[in-house]
Amino acid sequence: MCDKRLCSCRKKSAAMAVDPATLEKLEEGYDLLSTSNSPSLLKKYLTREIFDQLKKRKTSYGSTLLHVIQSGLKNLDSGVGIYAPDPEAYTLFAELFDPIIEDYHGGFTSKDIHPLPDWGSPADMGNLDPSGEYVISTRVRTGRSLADFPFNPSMTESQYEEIQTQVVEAFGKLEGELKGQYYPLTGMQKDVQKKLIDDHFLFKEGDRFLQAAEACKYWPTGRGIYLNDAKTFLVWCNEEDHLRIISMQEGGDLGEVYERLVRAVTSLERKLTFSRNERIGYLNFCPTNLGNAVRASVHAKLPKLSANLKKFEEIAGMYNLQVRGTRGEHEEGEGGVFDISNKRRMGLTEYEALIEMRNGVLEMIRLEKES
Ligand code: ADP
Ligand code: DAR
Repeated sequence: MCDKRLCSCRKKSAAMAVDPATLEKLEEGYDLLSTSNSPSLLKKYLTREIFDQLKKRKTSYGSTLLHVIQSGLKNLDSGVGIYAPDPEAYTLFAELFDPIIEDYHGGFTSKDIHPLPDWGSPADMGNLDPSGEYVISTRVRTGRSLADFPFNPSMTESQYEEIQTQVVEAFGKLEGELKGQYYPLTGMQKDVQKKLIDDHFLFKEGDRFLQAAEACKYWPTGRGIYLNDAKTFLVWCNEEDHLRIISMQEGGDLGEVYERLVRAVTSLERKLTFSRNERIGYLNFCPTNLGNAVRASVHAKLPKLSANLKKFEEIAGMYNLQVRGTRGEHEEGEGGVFDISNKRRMGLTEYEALIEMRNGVLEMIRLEKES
């Protein structure tokens, strides 16, 4: 981000005062956070000096520091603790976002530039577990936000509806294997919704981190899921991000899953304009989903390696992998099955992120076999 642009953002911001009630909530929240033992990156990097620098700033969308940190203030057990209420926030509150981005994405500094998109050759990924002994299912997803729209806390009800209208029109132009149907959450039968969630297709409701981040306003307006006929290609509309574009299937054929995702994103970007910053890549609600915004995961049974969870997570960390539960992050593994995925999404291309995940998962399967 060039300094001139940063400077003009701040000049604009200085002109819009933050109201006293917001300042009071910020001070109360900061006192609570700073005296807590929160493990969050918010606690680690929001020094009093940075807090005082940022507390009176406001973006042109009207977003304040409270919008950025409210989820981490309310959920002291957050891992990260901040979200961007609009695309401008990454620039206007860079003093807080940049060190958190550098920490989470393994060293992507405020001077680094994320590479241009490069999907590479999906065939290079192959099948991670042809025997089917360890990998139950494979999923590759990316996040996208529509240009010219803010993110959750700054969105109006009609903007949720407008985004849904635009993306449903784009879904209607998908061809071949990607053809399917959109299911709005509004009016969805509860038993249908529960089955889709239990089958790992649909997002959960009531995530306390997203609720505290004001990401659930007007729920379920504008929310829904697109599913192809084979249920191997899905798109979430207006959950955490405007779009989560997902390819998934049973087994370990990462090449096939990745190829389908590449085909789908390439098709959708012919119809939709996505929000992308020249330095930090694709812009989304959470700073963990910038850059290429790709998360490639397996649900895998590694009973020996996972017998000691702390060591399991340390081994995964050696390969820049992250361990989650099978029902999403902040959840536990079930029956020795865990969600293992790439952690880094910035400073490397889509292809490099997939290779990093592929190599790490193959290593963990090798270690399981040798245990
Ligand atoms: P994301 O940030 O990618 O949306 P979450 O951890 O919130 O990831 O998971 C979203 C949903 O995707 C959860 O229901 C989870 O079970 C499912 N999921 C993630 N990876 C896989 C996988 N490899 N196979 C099947 N389901 C998966
Ligand atoms: N509430 C966040 C989650 C961080 C990453 N996951 C996302 N964006 N789904 C936390 O700080 O734990």
